[in-house]
Amino acid sequence: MPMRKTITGTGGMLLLQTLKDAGVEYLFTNPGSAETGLFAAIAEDGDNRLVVGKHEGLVAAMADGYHRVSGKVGVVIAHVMGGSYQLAGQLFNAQVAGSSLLVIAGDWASELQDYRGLAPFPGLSQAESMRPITKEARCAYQVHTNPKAISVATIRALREATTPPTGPVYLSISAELLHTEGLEATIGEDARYEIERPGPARPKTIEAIAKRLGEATCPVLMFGDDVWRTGAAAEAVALAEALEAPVFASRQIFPNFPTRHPLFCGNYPVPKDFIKITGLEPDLIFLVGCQGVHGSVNEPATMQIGPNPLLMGRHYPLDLAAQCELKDTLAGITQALGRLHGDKASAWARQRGKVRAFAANLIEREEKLAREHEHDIPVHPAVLEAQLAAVLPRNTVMVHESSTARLTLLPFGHGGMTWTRSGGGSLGFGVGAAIGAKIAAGRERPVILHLGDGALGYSASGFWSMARYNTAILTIVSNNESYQIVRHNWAREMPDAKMIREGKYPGLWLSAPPVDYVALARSQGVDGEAVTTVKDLEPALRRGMDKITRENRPYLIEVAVAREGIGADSTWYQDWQL
Ligand SMILES: Cc1ncc(C[n+]2csc(CCOP(=O)(O)OP(=O)(O)O)c2C)c(N)n1
Ligand SMILES: [Mg+2]
Repeated sequence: MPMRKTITGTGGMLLLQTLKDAGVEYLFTNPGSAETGLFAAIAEDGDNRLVVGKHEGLVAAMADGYHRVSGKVGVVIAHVMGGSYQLAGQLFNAQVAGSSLLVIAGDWASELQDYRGLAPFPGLSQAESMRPITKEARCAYQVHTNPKAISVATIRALREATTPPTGPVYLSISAELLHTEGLEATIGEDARYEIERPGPARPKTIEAIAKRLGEATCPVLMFGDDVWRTGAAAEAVALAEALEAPVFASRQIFPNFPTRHPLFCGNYPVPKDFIKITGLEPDLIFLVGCQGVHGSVNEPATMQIGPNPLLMGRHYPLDLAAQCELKDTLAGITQALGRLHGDKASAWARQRGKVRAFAANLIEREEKLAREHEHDIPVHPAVLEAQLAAVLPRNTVMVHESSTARLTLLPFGHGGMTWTRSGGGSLGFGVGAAIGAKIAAGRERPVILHLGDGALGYSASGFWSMARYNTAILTIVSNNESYQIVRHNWAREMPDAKMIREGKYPGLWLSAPPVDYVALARSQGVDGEAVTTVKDLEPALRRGMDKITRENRPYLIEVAVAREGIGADSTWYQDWQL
């Protein structure tokens, strides 16, 4: 445990020492001249590892990927206002995901000079300007005059980022303070101290939850990201199995319930054919550790538990809700079920026997699709999915940013692979997140970046960081030459529009001229190959796995994939040129 000590140095030194005492090992950065004092301190000290990204979005995604796999705070060193604004899309993702990030930037705010390049406009402050994309629009701080505040504000920011509801925090520090010498501050005030979290729910709450779950005809379970974060996935499985209840997923960034478990029924809301196939009408939903629900909640009764009460019952009524930890609470509910309804437990398996049939049907449909298209050229997304399921080992970490890729066959979650995706949907997450994830996962665990050609365009300068730090990631680009998912969304919104009838989708065709993604990666130091036929796919995937595991080098496979569904045949684009 660090002792309190008074140290003297530049503001940059005080900041660096505070971060080190807090256990920060990596600094993800795109540097600039307002942070002179901090980089000067790094050059003197050299303990912290810098990870440079060539765009701030990439840098924020790196820190987020690192946070998600390591559980530690991802620390970003950004550049004044003009640089900080470039973080926006990926900080937005981090906020939706509830990722613990700390962004620190030098600040050139001046009372004498207006419209200084890269500084905030007169009347605005840098911290204020970042507020909407920090945790609860609240956690943006500034240190302008008092050097002692450097360590106080840094520790406060680290604590804010890691205390539920977790999220990104922004800290602007006067550029001048960062390079002024002879400053003094007390540091080491146990920056690692974590506020003890709420305990399990009260026994009577646990009993009440178990009672209602046991009395429901068909309780529906939904496990959110706090289940993964707090290591309660095994308890989630035990509860679902005790109840023989269907599990659905909402928008989530982690595989909180194993996706190949025989009770996993796909995405919420409960589809109509669930009722048709199982003969069961869901009459209760139990939300566990969910960051809210995407869309409406349809069941007549709702119960919710989790460490974060802020996002409970925002747009749906609550019949029973508790702020609590999850692991022991879930175990307690499973035990109470046996105690209260022991006689019924075997009947549930019989009554709800068709839930497993529904779940199995989802898998069979997917396998059938892959079989039907097994010889297609270009490769069908279901074939890529089936081959990935065959080739990837269970300890894989997959970063996923491909809108129309198929994933149903891949075993994510407890006992299987780790998986994550942006959360906020702001494209440009994948490349950076995979780099951060690999740094956290280390040499032994394979990291796969599975992304669309469109998604890749938002963070295409990231291969340089992959090569520079030798983060041995296998990047798989699903190249369908389009922003395909957007065609689906447009057709849903305006099914009768001319663009849908005639297959003319302005702005969605990406291939005139085509982009050579292998060359793109190679130009930045990452080797790769392109696959255009099914017969070449499996050998390429095995070669790719070999590259990243045995050779420990990053590698890219560009796969020409088919477009599925609406507008699949369209190659139209609005053709004009100067
Ligand atoms: C920053 C940002 N800009 C625009 C969008 C809108 N958008 C959603 S999906 C998508 C296309 C993704 O294309 P690709 O990654 O190739 O996946 P595909 O749908 O082709 O499988 C776009 C442009 C977005 N989500 N984020
Ligand atoms: Mg695409």
